[in-house]
Amino acid sequence: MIDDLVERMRKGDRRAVARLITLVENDEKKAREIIKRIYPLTGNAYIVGITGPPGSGKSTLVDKLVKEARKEGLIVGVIAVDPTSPFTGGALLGDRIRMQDHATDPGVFIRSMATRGSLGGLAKATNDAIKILDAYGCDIIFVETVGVGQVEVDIVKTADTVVLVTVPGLGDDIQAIKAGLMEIADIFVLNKADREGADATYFELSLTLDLESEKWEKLGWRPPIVETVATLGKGIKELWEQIKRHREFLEKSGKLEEKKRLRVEEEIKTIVSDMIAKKVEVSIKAGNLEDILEKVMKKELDPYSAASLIMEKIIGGGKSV
Ligand SMILES: Nc1nc2c(ncn2[C@@H]2O[C@H](COP(=O)(O)OP(=O)(O)OP(=O)(O)O)[C@@H](O)[C@H]2O)c(=O)[nH]1
Ligand SMILES: [Mg+2]
Repeated sequence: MIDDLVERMRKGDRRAVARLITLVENDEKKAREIIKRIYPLTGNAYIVGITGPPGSGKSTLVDKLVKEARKEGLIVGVIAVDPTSPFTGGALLGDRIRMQDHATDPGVFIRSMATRGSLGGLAKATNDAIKILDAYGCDIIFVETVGVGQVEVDIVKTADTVVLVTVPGLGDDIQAIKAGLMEIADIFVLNKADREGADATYFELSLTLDLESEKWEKLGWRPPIVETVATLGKGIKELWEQIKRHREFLEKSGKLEEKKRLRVEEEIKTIVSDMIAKKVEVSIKAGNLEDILEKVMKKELDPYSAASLIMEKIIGGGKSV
């Protein structure tokens, strides 16, 4: 079945793409099989992460960016990640409605992803969905996430260029930026620049960036701040140019390769950790470690030594696992 779906995807069947993404969302075993099958086809897509607080205008921005990309004839993918919504498929998400313009464009593939079970699972599923869209033939993939927690940060880390959206007058927002998101943003967008307080926020943001001047110098890239009014399409051209400029910077400096390598490393490490965690879980459930637990309970063994023993049993390939 998977072979058939992949074959159909390669011929441009969008329903097959949607089906493959649903499979990686819901079935871990199939996800493995699918990724194994399509991995050789990936590597073409450029990934742009768009993050920021709820309602800051991310979807509106993405919608306009998609138009810019389409003008250049690029095949575009959009993944809207909603960590708060229990709905999958995104039929109920406003994002869909805002993107209706593109619904009939065969050069645009839009998908919403929502939490099913663990948030960690969402990050993994999103990662897999990106690979599927890449294999499908997308040149550029926009990944929209609400920038609130660690999961979003994890998701956004899979992007080549990270765009952080903020809006005027969000004092706390600037704090959040200072607190961590600053680390991952390549481009800042001050959206809703038609609103009162835009100048003050712009000023505050530049000051915050100035504090890190040395870092930018070393890096060779100072995140620009682009003011936009997404609803009116204002500033979108500049934003699109900055995204392309950042891509060029990454490519020319060799940092894109570096990023990709780090990402693969990170991905493999996560998978290995997950596998080990699962094995530990299974072993403990199977009762093989019961005697060790008992010894710890009786204070004959301390938890560290117990953990070492368990590690030996599991990784050392002992008969018990
Ligand atoms: N005044 C003004 N309103 C805007 C601008 N950009 C977006 N909006 C409006 O802000 C609201 C939220 O926009 P969205 O694009 O859905 O924001 P979002 O960040 O995707 O929202 P979530 O996905 O729910 O986090 C909508 O009503 C938009 O029309 C802007 O530049 N100026
Ligand atoms: Mg949105």
